[in-house]
Amino acid sequence: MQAQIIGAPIQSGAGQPGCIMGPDALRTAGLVAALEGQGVTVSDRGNLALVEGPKVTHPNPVLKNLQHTADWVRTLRGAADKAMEETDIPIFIGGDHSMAAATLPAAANRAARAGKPLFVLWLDAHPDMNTLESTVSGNLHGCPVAYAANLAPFPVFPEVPNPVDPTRITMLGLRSVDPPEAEAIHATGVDAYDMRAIDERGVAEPLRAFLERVAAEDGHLHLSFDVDFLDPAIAPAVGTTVPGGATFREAHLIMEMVHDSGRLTSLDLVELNPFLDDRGRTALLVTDLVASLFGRRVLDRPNRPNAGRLAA
Ligand code: B3U
Ligand code: MN
Ligand code: MN
Repeated sequence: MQAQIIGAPIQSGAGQPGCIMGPDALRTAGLVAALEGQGVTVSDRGNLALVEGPKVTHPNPVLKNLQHTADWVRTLRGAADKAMEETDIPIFIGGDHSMAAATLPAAANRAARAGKPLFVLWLDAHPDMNTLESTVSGNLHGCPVAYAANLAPFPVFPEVPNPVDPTRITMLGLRSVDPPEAEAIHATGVDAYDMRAIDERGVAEPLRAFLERVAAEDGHLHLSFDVDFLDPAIAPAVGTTVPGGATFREAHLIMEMVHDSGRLTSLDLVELNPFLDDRGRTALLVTDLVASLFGRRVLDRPNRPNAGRLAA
């Protein structure tokens, strides 16, 4: 299996600086070796350089760094569409979550070209479903899902030829949801599990049901992993820590189950802010989770449903 790594050092969508160092921290933590250790052939394309695009404006005065973030989204969208053509699994390392405004539409484009439905697994404390009108913070990393699913006009970003179907998005780990986002979740049928649902049901049951749907519809699967999905006690390197997040064991189990499904087609690793890290521990944890996502296991499970599917 081949993977490309695309570094997107974008931080203008977040409330504080630091994500610009995310891609290099993940490399320093051994991301390439973790993938190669699982038999993946890796091509690290380095970090993208920003290309300035057409001037954009919007009447909402709270929007922050609009031009710069719009330029990044356009730059990354071009690179993401290309990577989707070139490799089995593009891995987009960030960078703040406004990146998903490029990677989700690119994943949807590839799925549409293949004639397959796109499913999205969104691991995040936040649904990132604000619109350019509803955002209170003005931080554009709170908006990519609303844009990619075409829930509202986003005239500052490129057209979305293939909007993501909200009913094919599963969100795990939510614990900070703005009122308009809660409304959007219910109105659109996003399959959302907050931390209460995870406390009551665990991660395995909802995730298994989701992965069975992906398999039943022969879908593509984009995983968008926001570091703030994890509990800040184990992953301090994020700008917007929210207590009560996923544990080490829940996160590894999710990675192992996604691997066993054999369905993963693209990946975002976002919101790592190395400036806030504690001796690299968050970058190392994310790298370790990637090893599980690409097949590392403690003991083999010969009866797992799609054993060997990717290797075949
Ligand atoms: N929903 C809030 C908070 C937030 C979203 N994403 C992050 N924080 N990381 C907002 O700013 O839109
Ligand atoms: Mn996010
Ligand atoms: Mn988040």
